[in-house]
Amino acid sequence: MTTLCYAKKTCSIGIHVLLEEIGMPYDLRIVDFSKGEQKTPEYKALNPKGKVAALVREDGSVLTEFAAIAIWLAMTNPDKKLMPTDPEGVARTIETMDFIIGTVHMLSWRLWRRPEAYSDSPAEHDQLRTRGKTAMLAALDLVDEQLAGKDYLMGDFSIADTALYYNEYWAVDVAGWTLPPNVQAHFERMKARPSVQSSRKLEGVA
Ligand SMILES: N[C@@H](CCC(=O)N[C@@H](CS)C(=O)NCC(=O)O)C(=O)O
Repeated sequence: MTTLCYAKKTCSIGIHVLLEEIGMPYDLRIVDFSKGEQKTPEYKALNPKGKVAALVREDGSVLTEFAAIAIWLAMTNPDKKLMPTDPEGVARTIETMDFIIGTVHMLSWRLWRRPEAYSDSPAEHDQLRTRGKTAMLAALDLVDEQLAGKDYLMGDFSIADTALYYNEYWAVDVAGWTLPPNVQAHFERMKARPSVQSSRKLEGVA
């Protein structure tokens, strides 16, 4: 069966939401970061990057990187209409996800969440965290503009919304920040979806 290697409070929650949206049978393999399980030889044999999300598919092959997993799930479940299929729509979906994963998550959130990855000097960590927060909220302001007049990033619900959701979850439920208005409305819309409710139950948040 398809298995999602998952860790709490990580980007893998977005893939969990997608699997719930699809409604396909899947297993969850919890990778406990508090025990460093992502760096064990056993896990690295499965994903040498030592990261989640990783999707172990029916044939045993492993797919990593959020965007790749999301696009593969959307394309292999076309009836679920999880992304546009016209060239412009495909390109815009990838453009949006690349910005959310590359800039909102990797360049901004990670700086706030993991300042020790950028400086060995604890004295610098507060400044790095401040930079990360400022960068993330500035990036979300651009997402806010993209959401103006729309319920979802691509118009209809798509894989890009699940990428945005995990960042919203981090900003609000983990960090306690205030989102820009359209992003906040999107977050509320996401929380009304049964797939996100399953994810929030697993995360232990209301
Ligand atoms: N670019 C990767 C990012 C994956 C990533 O950074 N995952 C984090 C959790 S959000 C992780 O597994 N970190 C492992 C660690 O911090 O040791 C993707 O899109 O999937």
